[in-house]
Amino acid sequence: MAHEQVESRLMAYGHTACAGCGEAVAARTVAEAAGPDVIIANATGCLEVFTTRFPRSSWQVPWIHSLFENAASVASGIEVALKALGRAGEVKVIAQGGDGATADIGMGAISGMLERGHDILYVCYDTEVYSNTGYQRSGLTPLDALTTTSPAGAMSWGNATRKKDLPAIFAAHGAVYVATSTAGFPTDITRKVKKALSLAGPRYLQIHCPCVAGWGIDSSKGIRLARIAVNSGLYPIFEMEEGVLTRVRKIKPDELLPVVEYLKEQKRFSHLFKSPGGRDHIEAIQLAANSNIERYGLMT
Ligand SMILES: Cc1ncc(C[n+]2csc(CCOP(=O)(O)OP(=O)(O)O)c2C)c(N)n1
Repeated sequence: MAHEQVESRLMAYGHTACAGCGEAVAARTVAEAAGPDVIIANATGCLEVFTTRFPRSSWQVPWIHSLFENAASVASGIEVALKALGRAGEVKVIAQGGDGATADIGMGAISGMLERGHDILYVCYDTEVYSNTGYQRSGLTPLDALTTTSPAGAMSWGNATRKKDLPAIFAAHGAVYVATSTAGFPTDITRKVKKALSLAGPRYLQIHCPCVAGWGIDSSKGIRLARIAVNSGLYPIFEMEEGVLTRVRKIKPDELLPVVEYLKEQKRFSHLFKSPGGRDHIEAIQLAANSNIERYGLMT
């Protein structure tokens, strides 16, 4: 019985993710939503490492790992090969990686994939840090977050830059579908993967994934914090089709929370609460959340 249950998971139990890993929740949800008729190309990163500890693999679907930077290129080759074999409609192709793979080192390869118009869904598991190699900052690390390459101290408030707006950048490439989602609401992931895979052409899904060690949180708190990120406006959840915003996850007035509820639980932001100057930084983060609420119409 237990064996049958494991077999029914397309990303099986028994992997080596940390307890409370949001990326594991999200990736399992993506795999289940995609179903068995899929080929996955995976960038180097935590997800690749924790699901494929030699000689085992969690993957119950065809899955390939090549390099940190080229999941989108590998997926492009697979998609073209399926077309050449006359099997294009039979099998879906997914490329996936972390925020470092997506926003930084693999961005050129993704740009090419989008530009050429491949029939691929690219999924970014956004832990907001290079989780696998010891929590270095990425282009999706939020403002003021402490990472090992953006330390906080007398001369620094942590990461000095805002998150790169990848959904807008990829929509501008002409991606037919661009969406954000969160490990905090797995049913939202399921709906978006199914919708994305029902469309043809290049598609992009970015999923906010709590990283227990990278964010400095208790392993029981990740999912709750991911929901607060949404309900404070810090991580807007939306869909764009053909470059046009078509749907957002609304924040109900009684669910709206100040960003401080999100920040105060995480060691990566703890320096903001230790000196009086931190108040201005928290205020700036609140203003960024307010501007997301306005930009995406999260409360109207
Ligand atoms: C060309 C190259 N540079 C650096 C590395 C080392 N490396 C492996 S995984 C990784 C970080 C991955 O971070 P991210 O893409 O955010 O995924 P996560 O681990 O957070 O899921 C790095 C820097 C590598 N494998 N290849």
